[in-house]
Amino acid sequence: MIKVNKLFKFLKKKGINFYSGVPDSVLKSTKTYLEKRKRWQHITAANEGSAIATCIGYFLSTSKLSCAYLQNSGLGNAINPIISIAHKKVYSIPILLMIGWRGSPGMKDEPQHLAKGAITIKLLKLLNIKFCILNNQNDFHKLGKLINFSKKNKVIVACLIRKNVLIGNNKEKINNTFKSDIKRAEFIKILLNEIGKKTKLISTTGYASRELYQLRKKHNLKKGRDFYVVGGMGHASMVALGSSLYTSKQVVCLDGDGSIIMHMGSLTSIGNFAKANYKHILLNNFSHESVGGQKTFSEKVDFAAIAKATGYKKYFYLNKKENMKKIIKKFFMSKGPNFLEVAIKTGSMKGLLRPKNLITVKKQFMVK
Ligand SMILES: Cc1ncc(C[n+]2csc(CCOP(=O)(O)OP(=O)(O)O)c2C)c(N)n1
Repeated sequence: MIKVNKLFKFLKKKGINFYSGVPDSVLKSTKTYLEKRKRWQHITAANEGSAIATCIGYFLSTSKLSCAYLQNSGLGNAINPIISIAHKKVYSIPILLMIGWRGSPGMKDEPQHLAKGAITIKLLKLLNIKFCILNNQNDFHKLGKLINFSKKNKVIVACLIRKNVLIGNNKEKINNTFKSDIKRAEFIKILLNEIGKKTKLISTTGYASRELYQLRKKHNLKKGRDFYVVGGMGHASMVALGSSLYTSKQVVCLDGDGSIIMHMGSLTSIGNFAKANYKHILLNNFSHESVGGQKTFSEKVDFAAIAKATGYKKYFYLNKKENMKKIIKKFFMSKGPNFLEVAIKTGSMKGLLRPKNLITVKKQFMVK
């Protein structure tokens, strides 16, 4: 095990004082440390590619090494700027990648993490990125050597961290100042009563999908068909777009603030190309709650203005339980593509399950 403050102290000693990344459950104990950094020392990035880009920019102004942190699933997002900008044969820019290694061999995990976990090392090798695995503080000397190598040769290096290795204070309360009395699960339950029998629901990564799955099981709610975007965070809205263009059914995307921000450009495509059956719901809790409650800064985003500017027909807002049914009805009656922002309190159901039998889920979703 590694104490998170020891790791950051070590990195500081090695001259690293700038971080950019997307949070991950494996790295959640870094939250307190990172969120206390000054604005110019820690940038929460929309996606992992943007985290790499920020570190590249930092190097251009400081000539210093910085750290991009990410979950291994986000390595896919990061590969483009890693190869096309930072690569030794392009601009040769040094960065340390701190990678939360979900699905590492031998660990129990979800299918999407097992798939990525099994090829993470192969990917790093293919990318020619030298790496070490951090299991305990004795491994810091390996990390130190890698950092020296990165600085000297102006290349990207990486450290991999498995589940439950980093320990620190992550019990800090999520500071949710939203004026809302609705919990995610309360909204989803009402939604499942209000949708049509054949409505298609496409839900984002993390608690939204898990609660949707669990609520159906717990209350035997049968209306609609679900597709859980268990991995590929940020892509639920475009999966919904592709699906909505070729069905006459209503298609509902159940999105999160971290997810929508991750690939916010998708809203332009939806505003332009979606038909009347496209229904976009944002469950906004200002945080990446599923992986530890790190801030998304979505409280500063005017989604009403964005929806309008990207071509959605109508925007609705909900933050009171008593209005849930009324607003959901209005939302479904109005022509899409339309957008419903639901301010939610943080807090999720107890003993959350994870969607299982994904191939069956897909087949049931595809039934006409
Ligand atoms: C590409 C990628 N990066 C990071 C993650 C880790 N991750 C899973 S859920 C999640 C947070 C999602 O936040 P949001 O959409 O706001 O939903 P909430 O967790 O608040 O319900 C993150 C960062 C991931 N699964 N995939």
